[in-house]
Amino acid sequence: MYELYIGNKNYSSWSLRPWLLMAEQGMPFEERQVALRDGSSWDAFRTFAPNGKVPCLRDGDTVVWDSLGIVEYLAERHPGVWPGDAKARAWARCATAEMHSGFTALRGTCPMNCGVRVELHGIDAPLQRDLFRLAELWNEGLARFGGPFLAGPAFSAVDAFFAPVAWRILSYNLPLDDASLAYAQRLRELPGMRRWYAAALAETVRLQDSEDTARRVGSLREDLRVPA
Ligand SMILES: N[C@@H](CCC(=O)N[C@@H](CS)C(=O)NCC(=O)O)C(=O)O
Repeated sequence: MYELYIGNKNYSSWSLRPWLLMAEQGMPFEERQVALRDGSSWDAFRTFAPNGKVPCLRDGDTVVWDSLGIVEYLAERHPGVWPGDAKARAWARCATAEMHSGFTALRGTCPMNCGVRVELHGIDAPLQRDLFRLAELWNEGLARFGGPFLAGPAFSAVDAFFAPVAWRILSYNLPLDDASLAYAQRLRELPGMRRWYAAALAETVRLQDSEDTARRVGSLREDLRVPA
């Protein structure tokens, strides 16, 4: 049985990616949730992950870290992690890699914080560029491969990689075109996303950095989480 180490569901966007992939594709795993803390979680996380971060997958004595490393490990063992069609697969891998290494303005300005609703003070040029690129990429995938998922009819790793963006769009009311907003809504309606969200709202841990960012970049309109 796989063991998947993940962080707080309200905040840990990197954890959501492999968790959702495994949940949606019915891979059996035991969830090991560990709390992210303000400052560094290095000492605590080094007990199970060599890079001191979540997510981390353990399969017997094999340790697999980094969300993309985990996805590739699973792809060698389970069909359907990547699309079957070679053109769709190439596109899905590129889009996944772009998410893994890019969209830094979107990630920095709008960190995943599932339970809050924030009205941004404004959208600066770097964030504008990331939103433009996001919409371009999503529209391209949906049009080229026919939807309803990014690389075709089935949910695959590329959708899992963009799942945290679906929560960011909701939390920060990000302006996007109708097709992109509808895709984000589709992601949020997946059974795994609903389960993740319910658990996120029930968490009482607050990470000061993320909470401060939410209040710095905009006005906090609502906090749907149980009280801390
Ligand atoms: N590139 C890594 C990023 C992992 C990452 O930054 N995880 C965060 C939580 S979302 C973490 O463990 N932070 C703990 C720390 O930096 O102390 C991946 O894709 O898995």
